[in-house]
Amino acid sequence: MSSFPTSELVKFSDLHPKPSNVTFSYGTAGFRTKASLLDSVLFRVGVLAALRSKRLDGKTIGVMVTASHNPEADNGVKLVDPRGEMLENSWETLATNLSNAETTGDFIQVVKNIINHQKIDISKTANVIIARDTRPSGPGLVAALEDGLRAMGAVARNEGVKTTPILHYLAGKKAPPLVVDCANGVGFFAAKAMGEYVNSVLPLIPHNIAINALGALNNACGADYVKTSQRLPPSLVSVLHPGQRACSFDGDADRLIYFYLDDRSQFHMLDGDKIAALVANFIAELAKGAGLDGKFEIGVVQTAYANGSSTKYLSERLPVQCVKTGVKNLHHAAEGYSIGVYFEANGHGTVLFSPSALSILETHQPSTPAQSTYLSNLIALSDLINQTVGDALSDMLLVEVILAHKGYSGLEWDSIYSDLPNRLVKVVVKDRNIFETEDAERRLTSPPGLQQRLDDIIRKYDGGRAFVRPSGTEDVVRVYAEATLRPQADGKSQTFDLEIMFIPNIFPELAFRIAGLVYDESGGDSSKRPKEFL
Ligand code: NG1
Ligand code: ZN
Repeated sequence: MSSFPTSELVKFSDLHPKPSNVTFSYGTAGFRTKASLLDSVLFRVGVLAALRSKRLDGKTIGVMVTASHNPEADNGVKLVDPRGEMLENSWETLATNLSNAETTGDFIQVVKNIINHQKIDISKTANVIIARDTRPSGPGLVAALEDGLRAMGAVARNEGVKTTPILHYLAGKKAPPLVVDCANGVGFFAAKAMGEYVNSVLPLIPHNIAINALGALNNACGADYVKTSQRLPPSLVSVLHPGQRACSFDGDADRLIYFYLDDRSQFHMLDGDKIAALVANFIAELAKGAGLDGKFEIGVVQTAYANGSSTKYLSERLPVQCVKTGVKNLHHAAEGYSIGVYFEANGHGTVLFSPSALSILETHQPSTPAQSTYLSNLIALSDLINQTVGDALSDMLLVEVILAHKGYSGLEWDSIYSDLPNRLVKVVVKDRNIFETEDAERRLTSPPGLQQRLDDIIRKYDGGRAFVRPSGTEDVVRVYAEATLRPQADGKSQTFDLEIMFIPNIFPELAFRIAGLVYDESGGDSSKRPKEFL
């Protein structure tokens, strides 16, 4: 909003005339009186909340519609300052003056006076969060409040029915800053542009932003580096402090991997599987809360690269499908559900809402105020998510929204389940086309007999799972292996066991043994057999 919105204010103010012969007063707990008298007050409080937010550089102002312990026929409204505190004293007088302006003309004049005296920059974006209690007059009064916010062009977030302390908490809530590793790529432009909108509630700190430096793209940074090496990008070592969340995009910003350091500065990765678990759980929770249990099917689609712990965790709760590597396969399978959550372990994924699910969301009649809040949150999620394709920026917002709603830090999110130690290895072979697979790429059908020999090795590892497939994007064969901590029936030294125990997320042995076998089978020159595979 760049100039004073006279015509909007006049139009909306005329819809909410002040009753004559009433004098309002912003008391210790805001305005409070018979609900039937409050329509104009709520409209004007909407305008005042927007002015207060603009005065504070767009910080979020809370508005609570309640008359607390008073009789049900009363209602009221109070403003909450950005840190969750009561409105500053001097503004209580402004609120009283504004509410008592007799005509629309008087009201506009008081608004102008406030802008002048408080030196308010009208061009700033106002952010306001609103909630109400269960009083029957609440919805009508919130509608009047929203008219005031609309007239001022404020960005309003309606939290529905909430307790007063929750509204104070929400108004005071600001997500801790998020470090964003842009992989020295195009994601930086997007993160920068998005920061302008979200920094007031979610401060973004972009790193690895050298988009013009030759050789920098995806070099020792970005989602693929973090996922494959299971390490913090070296460039972030002196940036990230314990407990802080960070995420990495890949070079074209369609993959997203999160990570954090614990209080011993140990690195923990939250990959596409963890994102899928967080998102699928949250959506299921919202659907249940909205009274939509059984109305539609929420499913998860993964590939063979999904960590076994994630598959176990998710399939105990929701239908889970495993498909061949490649986004097109995941996307297609996700379309088979009412709400399909799909993520590759490497952080590429999204959520699809089928047309019928969307129409159920649109037409569903919640039977309680709480159901109505769950429903509107679910509808908001369907808007937030980029359903055309996995999108690091949109997925990042999705994750942040869920963490904020649940009050989770990286640690709490991480503890949904524990990853099995795993390793992905590339094997350069003479001809990768001799490798053919079945069962969503989890078993080899060619070269003949190789799968049998792999099984003989895998069987020796507790919780062992491994598979081999030719890459579709590089001239290599990929080997993935995971297992629980201790190798079984294996002659390896105690030192190796200890190493595994101290670095629990690195489990190279099974992967390397299989890689060695794959290398031998593909007719590789034994003198070039990589040392680690021996
Ligand atoms: P290939 O090279 O077929 O493994 C890789 C990724 C896929 C997918 C595509 C497209 C792994 C193991 N594989 O495919 O998941 O993202 O690239 O980018 O991450
Ligand atoms: Zn990409």
